[in-house]
Amino acid sequence: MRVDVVHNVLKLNDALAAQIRARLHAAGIFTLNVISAPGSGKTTLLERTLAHFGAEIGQAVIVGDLATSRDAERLAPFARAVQVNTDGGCHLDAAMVANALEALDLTGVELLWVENVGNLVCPVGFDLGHDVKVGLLSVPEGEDKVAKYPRLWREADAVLLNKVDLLPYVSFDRERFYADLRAINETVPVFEVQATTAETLRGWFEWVAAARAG
Ligand SMILES: Nc1nc2c(ncn2[C@@H]2O[C@H](COP(=O)(O)OP(=O)(O)OP(=O)(O)O)[C@@H](O)[C@H]2O)c(=O)[nH]1
Ligand SMILES: [Mg+2]
Repeated sequence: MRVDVVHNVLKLNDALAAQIRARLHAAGIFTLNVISAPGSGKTTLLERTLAHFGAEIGQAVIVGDLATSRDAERLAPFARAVQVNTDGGCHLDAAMVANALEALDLTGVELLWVENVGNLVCPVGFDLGHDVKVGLLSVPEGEDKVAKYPRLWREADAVLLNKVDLLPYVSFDRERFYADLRAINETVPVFEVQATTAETLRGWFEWVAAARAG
């Protein structure tokens, strides 16, 4: 019985996500869903990334958190930003994104970013109408998070390994990270970055531009 209920919730979510995707594609908007554990650097990455593309490309961002509008406030200087508070929910769903889109002026927007709620598990199963899923792991979390939480890394279209500046200070096994990741996903591009520093993000920026161009 419970399985049926969960299945129906996901079916409803997927139907709405398909509508969102169709609407965004009709408007020429490319959408990226950024997923990681709390504190691994999603907002920091988006600050630099929105700033990088801002001069040439219209952008908007939807930010999910349980509470506060702090991340939307951090991103508002760079793009139109809407904060979604999930009130305890551990992920965004398509209905929340549909509501957030009502609050966003999409005129001129070509890139839509979604910063999901900090969580390595729940956000992965929910289609939001995005085009690509980006998984972020920061080195202090430990390389074992790839093998222990495999679904995100299996489904990710790009993986960022963040906070590489901390590699000398934490016991992160880089070889094992790559071995575990390649066992799950042979082809996903990986970018080793320090999200606080735009110079390390060049490969990531190129990937975003290429993904958007299709
Ligand atoms: N040393 C170092 N710190 C970083 C890096 N990227 C982000 N941080 C720091 O990590 C902390 C958390 O970064 P956020 O960008 O807020 O992380 P988040 O994933 O958005 O967090 P939630 O939205 O709460 O899930 C902040 O203090 C950042 O300055 C990095 O590359 N190196
Ligand atoms: Mg954040």
